[in-house]
Amino acid sequence: MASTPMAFQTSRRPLLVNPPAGLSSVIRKKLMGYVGFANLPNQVHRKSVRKGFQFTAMVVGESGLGKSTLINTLFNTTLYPAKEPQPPSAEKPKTVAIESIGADIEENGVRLHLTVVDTPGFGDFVNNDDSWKPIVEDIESRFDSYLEQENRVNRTKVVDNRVHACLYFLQPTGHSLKQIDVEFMRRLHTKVNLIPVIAKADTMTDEELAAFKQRILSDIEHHNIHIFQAPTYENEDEETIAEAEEIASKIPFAVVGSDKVVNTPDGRQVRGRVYPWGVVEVDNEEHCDFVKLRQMLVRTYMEELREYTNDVLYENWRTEKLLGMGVAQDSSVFKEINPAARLQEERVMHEAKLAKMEAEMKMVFQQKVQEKESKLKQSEEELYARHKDMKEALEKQRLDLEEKKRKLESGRPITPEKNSTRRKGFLPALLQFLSSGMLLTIHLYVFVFFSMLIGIVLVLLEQAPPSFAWILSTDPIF
Ligand SMILES: Nc1nc2c(ncn2[C@@H]2O[C@H](COP(=O)(O)OP(=O)(O)O)[C@@H](O)[C@H]2O)c(=O)[nH]1
Ligand SMILES: [Mg+2]
Repeated sequence: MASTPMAFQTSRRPLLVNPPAGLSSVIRKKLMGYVGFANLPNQVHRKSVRKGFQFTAMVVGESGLGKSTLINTLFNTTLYPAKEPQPPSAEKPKTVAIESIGADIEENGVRLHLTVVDTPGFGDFVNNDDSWKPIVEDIESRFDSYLEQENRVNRTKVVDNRVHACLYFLQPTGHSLKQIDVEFMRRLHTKVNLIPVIAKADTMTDEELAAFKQRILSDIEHHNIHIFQAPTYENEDEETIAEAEEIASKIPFAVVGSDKVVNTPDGRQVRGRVYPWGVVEVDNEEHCDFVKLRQMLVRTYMEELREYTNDVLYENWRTEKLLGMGVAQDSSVFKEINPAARLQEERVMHEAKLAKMEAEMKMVFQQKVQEKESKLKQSEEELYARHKDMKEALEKQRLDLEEKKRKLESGRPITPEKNSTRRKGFLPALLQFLSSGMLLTIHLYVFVFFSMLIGIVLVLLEQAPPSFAWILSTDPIF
């Protein structure tokens, strides 16, 4: 950058720029000649070019949505070669895999080390409830590794593997976001720069696309999902602001991917897809938002994506992680100590402590009261149950008695009693015995009498004439 030498002059009136309280005032001075620090951006530029750039992008979406094709199209290189078709018997993976590919690419002497993290298997299973989990774990493990490197004694070789942008591929359904899309974006939006894209946009008409984009944006807003927005700064020129607005207006980007060069009907050679009814040109802004996506991801906002990842996403995660590990920051180290303020602070702290103690005591008291209450309630229930049992038993007894009474009154025996003779007493038993003895004696007499009678008859028959013999014969007489 050329600088015009000027006469060196110091202005008489120093300009005070609203000094913040507690800081010494900043004096603005006009330069009257060439110093050279206007060349600082060039120094940074040269250094960056020498060092090269590093960028990590992640692609997530169901298989077949054109992720690999789009990456090849974006970086104009065959990072992903054409897939070999698998036989139907080939075993299908059962979990989401995380595969990263690195490549060094160069454009006009500027080197970029690009890493693409692919997530094959996402959304491809019968149950996709936890598809987001391995991806969150991968992003966090990259943060972990960076944190570990930051805490090393020697930090000369820090490798930044953090994911700077995540392209989330939406199926061109024309409906609203699916549950898996919402779940993924909700889980990831605080950990990575989310860039939603509508895959295979050539399968939708202009009107369908416009309506689909509207639905997606309202769903995203409804679920409070934060997607990456191109930042705008004060004092930016109109051109930059217009560019940012145009990029923002295309989100979610409707993309078409193709790494093949095809011939258009008017004889041009373009990257695109040929159909019987025409050619879809990838780099034609009339046909899809691919150019705007590339502008956001690479040409205009790659550095913003890296910065946002480092300054906001990683920083928030790091703070949370360290606080979770019990590391606290002693804020008093970083401020000047004012005795009055200190006293006030201590008083506030003391009051807070008292309030905390009071709250704790209140809580313990409430807990005890609750315990007592529940015990009382329990014994009340027990008493009630016992009372009920007794009442039932008494009722049963009453019913039995009433039944007996009724039977007695109707003259029937209450119950047929067994062995009732046992309860008759001695005299009746004796009487019965005697009566039974008498009966036996009578039987005996009758028996003896008849025996004698038969004996006499037999004796008479032996002496009787044979005409009586028929009585002893067995022959029938009739
Ligand atoms: N219609 C259409 N097909 C595409 C597009 N991008 C890729 N494809 C095709 O979709 C199929 C799967 O693409 P691939 O990149 O392997 O998908 P991935 O599984 O998501 O990586 C291939 O046949 C591609 O040619 C696109 O933008 N539109
Ligand atoms: Mg793929």
